[in-house]
Amino acid sequence: MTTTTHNSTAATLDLDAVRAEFPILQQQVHGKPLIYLDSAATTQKPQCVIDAVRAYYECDNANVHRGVHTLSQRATDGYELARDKVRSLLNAKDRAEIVFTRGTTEAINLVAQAWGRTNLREGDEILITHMEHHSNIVPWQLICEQTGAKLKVAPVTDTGELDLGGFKSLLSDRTKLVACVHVSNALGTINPVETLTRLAHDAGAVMLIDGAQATPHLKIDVQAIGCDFYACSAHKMYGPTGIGALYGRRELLELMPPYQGGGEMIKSVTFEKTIYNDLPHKFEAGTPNIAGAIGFGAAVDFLNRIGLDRIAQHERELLDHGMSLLDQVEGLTQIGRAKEKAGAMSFILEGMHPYDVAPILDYAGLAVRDGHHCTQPLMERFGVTATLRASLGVYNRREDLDALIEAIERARKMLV
Ligand code: C6P
Repeated sequence: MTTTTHNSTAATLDLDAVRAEFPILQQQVHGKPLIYLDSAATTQKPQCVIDAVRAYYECDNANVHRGVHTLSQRATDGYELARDKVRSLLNAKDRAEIVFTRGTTEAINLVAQAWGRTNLREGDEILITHMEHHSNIVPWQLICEQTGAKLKVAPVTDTGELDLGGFKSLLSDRTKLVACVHVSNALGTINPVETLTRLAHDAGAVMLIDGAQATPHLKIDVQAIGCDFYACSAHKMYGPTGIGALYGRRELLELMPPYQGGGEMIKSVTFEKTIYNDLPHKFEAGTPNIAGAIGFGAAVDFLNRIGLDRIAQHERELLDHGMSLLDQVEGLTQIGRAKEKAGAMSFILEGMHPYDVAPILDYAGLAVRDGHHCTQPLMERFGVTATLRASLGVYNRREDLDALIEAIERARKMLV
């Protein structure tokens, strides 16, 4: 087992400088330095994001799109600038194609309801995969109940990859929408979203991608992927909680009715008739999360400054190191061994329940998630109720993973 602390990406990524940007990482937990390996649940926030949110509340706080006074204009400018930054990060063609939502969950529910209610009827099918997060299962079950459409599920192989043959065999002219995760939160699998989009389009279906776990790790280009919808959450991208984005192809968004009614999403209202606002405001009813959007913009600046290519390379090396260390632990089985992986390592330990191991790891200062990771059907597919999951962010070091292995070995001595 190698426990070297050498960081081979040091030439390209100044890890100490990156870590110094995250005040939360400087603390101790149970008297031990915090080692945060739960970035798939939520990433920590760099000072620039914290400062942007604070500066907004200290200097510019006002409602957006509602007043001509200086503060309102500043708030509106900050909010709309953040939209431009997200557009650029995802490489959407048009800023009108970026709708701010509460996060990935709300983005998917928006499509399920606004697109689904007008486009689905009895006999239609929605195709998802066996590795979806509950956020990309339940909204489709709800719309199926409302419209009589049917949910189909593409299988996953024993290594945690999508079974492409199975996926293709479930596509037909009845398939109206395909919804697929880009990077699995429980397995780390990177799905071939360009290929899946092409197959979906060839079958005449619309393609939605759940990008919650992809946007922190990979450079995303929605035009190159060719998808119709792409959802993400700022809090998994070093930004604040309670804000995210839906990319939607303009032609589709134009035809969709609003998701919610209220202020901001209208051009004019009478008791007889309401004229809806232009895109993207048609889908942003009510006062939005202005501070969150501004923090999201700062997080996009952070990702661009560090560079997604460098982040991906650093995390790939950490993943290889972590997986090879985990492989050497007696009685440990890794779940999810896809060739293309990012961000997460899931595993179980013989004779030890994840719920019992996680507190022991916490006592060693290690934040690791245990549970079903909101992917209960996937857990069932692998015959488990829960796993332990170590997930990576740009601030992680090889020694974080070395410490994880040491703590697992200690847990084994205590529990077995
Ligand atoms: N996964 C995890 O620990 P929200 O809550 O809307 O920001 O994201 C939901 C979501 C959707 N899709 C995927 C692939 C996700 O991983 C998540 C959130 C967290 O894995 C919390 S369960």
